[in-house]
Amino acid sequence: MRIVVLTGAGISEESGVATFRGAGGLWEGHRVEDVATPEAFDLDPETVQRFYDTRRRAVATVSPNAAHHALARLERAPGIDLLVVTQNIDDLHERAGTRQLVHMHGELRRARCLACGGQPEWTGDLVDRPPCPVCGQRMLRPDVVWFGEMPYELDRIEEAVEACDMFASVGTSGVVYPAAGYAAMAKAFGARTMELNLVPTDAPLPFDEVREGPATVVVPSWVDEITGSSH
Ligand code: BV8
Repeated sequence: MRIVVLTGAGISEESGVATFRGAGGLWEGHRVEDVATPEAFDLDPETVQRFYDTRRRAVATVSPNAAHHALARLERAPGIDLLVVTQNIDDLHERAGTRQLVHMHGELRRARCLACGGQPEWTGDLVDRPPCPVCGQRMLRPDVVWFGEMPYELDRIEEAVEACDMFASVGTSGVVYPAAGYAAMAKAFGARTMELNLVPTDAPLPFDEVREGPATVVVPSWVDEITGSSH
């Protein structure tokens, strides 16, 4: 069975990573246009770098949860061809063991050099303008996709979405595009579509099935069902 799972901030919430919308969300403390756009970076690079430095440090202090681990188990299950497409910039999927993974909005643990285009692994801060390990220039930015910028690996994602037998959306509010359009695309190509979310979204297109509840509960039970195993 070919499965595509799209994840959002909700899958990392129980690990202690803030979501965007909703109480205590990232957008509560910051206006999107002040921290997650190329214009904001040109205008005030320090504020933007601090925003991502803070998130990079925070993610280093948390661990993957049962939902991340369940998806890593699903990837290893016989007869399953899984691609996880995440909007998240944390590295919890990788740390849980997921390998077939696309970070369509980039990664906190990578920097991008505006001088040489290099994308070095990065674990420290960027606010103090460290030199690029590739070209030595001090032009590093977080390797994340900001609003108005092209997400990563769109062709690979669309190919998998068009070919999948099952599409599941986990912990995402379905507000940001092109990610929010993939459920409709999967359905249009004949896939069964599912939503797993704490609070079902009023998505424009009804999912074939909705599993309501915390990701650490609904994702493992869904995976057990598919793999016929109980872990
Ligand atoms: C682009 C990285 C050109 C940085 C992010 C079509 C229509 C309208 C607008 C557009 C459109 N096409 C493009 C746009 C513009 C824009 C857009 O979509 N704007 C929106 C606001 C209307 N899109 C873009 O700019 C994109 N680029 O379009 O380029 C192009 C042209 C052609 C083809 C392709 C491209 C780039 C967007 C990427 C921006 N970068 N992140 C950073 O992280 O700081 S977006 C960021 O916000 C996240 O990555 C994610 O995508 C989004 C947040 O959404 P969620 O992850 O879902 O989080 P949220 O808090 O909203 O919801 C949490 C959910 O979890 C809730 O449903 C909640 O119920 C649930 N939950 C909570 N706790 C739990 C839980 N579920 C289970 N268990 C729990 N415990």
